[in-house]
Amino acid sequence: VEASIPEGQRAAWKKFSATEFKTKDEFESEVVKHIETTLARSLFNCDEAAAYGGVALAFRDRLVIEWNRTQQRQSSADPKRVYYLSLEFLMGRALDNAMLNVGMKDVAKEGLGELGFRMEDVISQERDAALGNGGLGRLAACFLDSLATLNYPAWGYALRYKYGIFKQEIVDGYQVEVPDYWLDFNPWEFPRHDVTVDVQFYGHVRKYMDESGKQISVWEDGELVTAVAYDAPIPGFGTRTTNNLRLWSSKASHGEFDFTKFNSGEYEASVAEQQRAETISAVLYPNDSLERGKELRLKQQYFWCAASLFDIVRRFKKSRKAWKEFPNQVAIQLNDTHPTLAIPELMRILLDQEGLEWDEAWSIVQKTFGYTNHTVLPEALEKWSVPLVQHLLPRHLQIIYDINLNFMHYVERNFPKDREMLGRVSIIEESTPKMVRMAYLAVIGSHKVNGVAELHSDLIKTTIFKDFVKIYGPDKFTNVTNGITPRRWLHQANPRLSELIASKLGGYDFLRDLTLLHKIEAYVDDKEFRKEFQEIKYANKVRLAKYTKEAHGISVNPSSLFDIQVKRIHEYKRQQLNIFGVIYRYLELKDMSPEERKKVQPRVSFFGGKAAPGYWMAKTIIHLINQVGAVVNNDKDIGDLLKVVFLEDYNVSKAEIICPASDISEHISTAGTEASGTSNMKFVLNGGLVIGTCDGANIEITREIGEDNIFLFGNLSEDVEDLRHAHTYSGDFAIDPKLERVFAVIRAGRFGDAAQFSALVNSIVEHGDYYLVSDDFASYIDTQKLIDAAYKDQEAWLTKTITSVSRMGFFSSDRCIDEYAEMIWNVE
Ligand code: GPU
Repeated sequence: VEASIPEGQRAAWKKFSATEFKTKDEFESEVVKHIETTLARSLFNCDEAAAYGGVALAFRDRLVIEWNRTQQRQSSADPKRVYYLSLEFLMGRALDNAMLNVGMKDVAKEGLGELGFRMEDVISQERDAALGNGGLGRLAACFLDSLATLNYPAWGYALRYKYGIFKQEIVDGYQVEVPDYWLDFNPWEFPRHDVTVDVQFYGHVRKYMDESGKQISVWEDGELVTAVAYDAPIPGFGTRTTNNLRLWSSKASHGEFDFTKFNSGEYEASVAEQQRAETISAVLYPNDSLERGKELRLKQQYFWCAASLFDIVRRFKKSRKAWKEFPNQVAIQLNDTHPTLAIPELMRILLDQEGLEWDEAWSIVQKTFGYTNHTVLPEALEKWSVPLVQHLLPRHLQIIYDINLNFMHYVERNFPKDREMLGRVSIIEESTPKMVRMAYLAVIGSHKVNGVAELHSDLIKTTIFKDFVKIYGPDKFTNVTNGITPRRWLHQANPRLSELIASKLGGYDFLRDLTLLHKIEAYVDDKEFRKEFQEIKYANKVRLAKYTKEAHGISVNPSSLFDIQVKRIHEYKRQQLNIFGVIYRYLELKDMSPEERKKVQPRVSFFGGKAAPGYWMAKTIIHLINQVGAVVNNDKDIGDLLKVVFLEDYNVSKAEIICPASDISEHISTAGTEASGTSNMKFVLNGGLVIGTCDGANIEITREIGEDNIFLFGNLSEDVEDLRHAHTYSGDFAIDPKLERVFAVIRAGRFGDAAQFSALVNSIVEHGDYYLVSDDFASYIDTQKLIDAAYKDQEAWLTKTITSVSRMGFFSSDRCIDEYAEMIWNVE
């Protein structure tokens, strides 16, 4: 709806236009006004939660002003826009980020002090926006920060889940899932009840010929669900650009409930329909790198794609440009295959609603989309059963079949002698039931496909997309190595380190150009600098130790070596390798004399991460970690020499405390399985070293920081296939003797009823050790010993960490976004 103020009244309007607070007094006045009016609290009734509300609303006003200006600028310039379609945006907290990005945190801190509150306490009142599972969702959040900071006109599109990722509680050593109802008080979102889209499901397709003999398809009947937009402002750092994250919420298409049904006495039916509609955006699926083929998930995907595409097309149509201009105005990036239905949906709009011919429509579609792949794991590659797609989206299935037919003809023409190729690359898998292979549809419908680290991008070309490289040539496939935003992951998480760096570089420019970090390498021998750097690390460890005590009642000594593995729990990420290593360390300590123990480097092993609720093996790993902790932490022989901590409910805001506090972090996936990893980057950027396998971005981190500054171990990805084959088919696969010793004590019940862990042990001993835990165990243990020895030389260790930080410039998400913009989106 366009409704501008008439020219004659604009002067009055502009006179009273909202302005941003500029001073401490103005800030305080805003906070008090919001607390007293918006929140209806008073001087006598203002706790930290209310103070948070007041500060958040004051900053929200600032964001909204810039946001409106940005949208006005973009509307009039009408540049090519980037649309990032992601089912997950793991944003974390917004307030601290907003304060740092608009640059008024110091003013606010002082003002808040005068009003009687401490900034840290107020910040920690905010609940995380946890609309994601792990790395994929956090990457999308970092990308939004970089897009705004670099002034790209960009939109994020996702679903407004009522429940984000579950909250994890540990009860008797087991994971228990508790719902995360995060919307109670969320000042960062704006409902746009005037921005709605009706999305159709089910029904059938009627075909007929029009007068000119053209085939017309009409998708009829079925059921409508309304998508309502909720917008969240995304401020850039040190720029006025404030972009938009648009989240769709579902509701029944006829409003609250159906009055016709209600009046005719079908009260329950009308409410039931409303509930069914709302279910679509009710909950984030908690699976990470795993697909389960549930109808509701497919409904979510289509609902979100249809609403987003409608919105994008509506915006394009305002410019009244010809359809062939669409790819010059619109770049859509598919974050994994979850939004792949956007491809047939855009085809449907162009063919059925806009009346374009197939070839023209298809050429627009291919130029518009780019697809990012995040895994080669077969269990994570999405497939939907043909009968399900037929039932839910009958017109889309026809379009997918037509896309496939054209593609099959193309392959036939180009590879006439390779009959088997057709079956291998078909979008439709000839299984029972038949399945739609979403990754193939995404490849065929996009002009570029990228992996997320060099090794990963190479692997997709030789494994899952090998045939497509033959068909389209290698140029369709490219790499964009992941990155992280230095605003949140350095400046916000580690303000003292950021300040130290700024003091040497003469300001905070490095937060916009992270490659400037290389200049701190000049201070690697500077006594003062080294001392401060080391003190900051220690203070960050004290902060984590304090948190550990408060949250878990476990005392840890901050002078110990802090060894941290935090990420989703997954067999391929091999938390089991880590905990078996911890057990081995414990057994060695037990064997030692008191004299020998005195020489040992004390260590705390921290773990954190959620397991998908239905992933039994992952839950068993969590249980084992907790059981080992219960034994080790209470063993009088051991004391501070070894502690094991499972940090409950790992999330973005906890990561901000955890990442700056490591001496060593673990990134130890079976080679070839972790597409990139991004926490590896966060830990090194904050002055921690890494123990890792030659996998994902570890390889590029090594290249950047130097192989003397990282502890690599284990088999290489090119050897994995042969090793797996040998496990199954050669008779002499023997478990590593050190690991065997660990299994013996588990079997003996040292960590509780052995039966609970038998499947975990047997996956290695009896079922082929798919993740190569035994193959890598000795090398893992040896490398941990090297780390103990290296840590004894604190000066050499410090040199490694400072050098590493100074060489991490490449891993900024700003660099990634510029690469996407240049190679894939063609936007300025
Ligand atoms: N990733 Br597929 C997820 O977090 N969830 C998924 O469903 C899939 C991939 C991760 C990769 O495991 C990780 O290696 C990568 O760094 C991250 O995506 C971002 O690309």
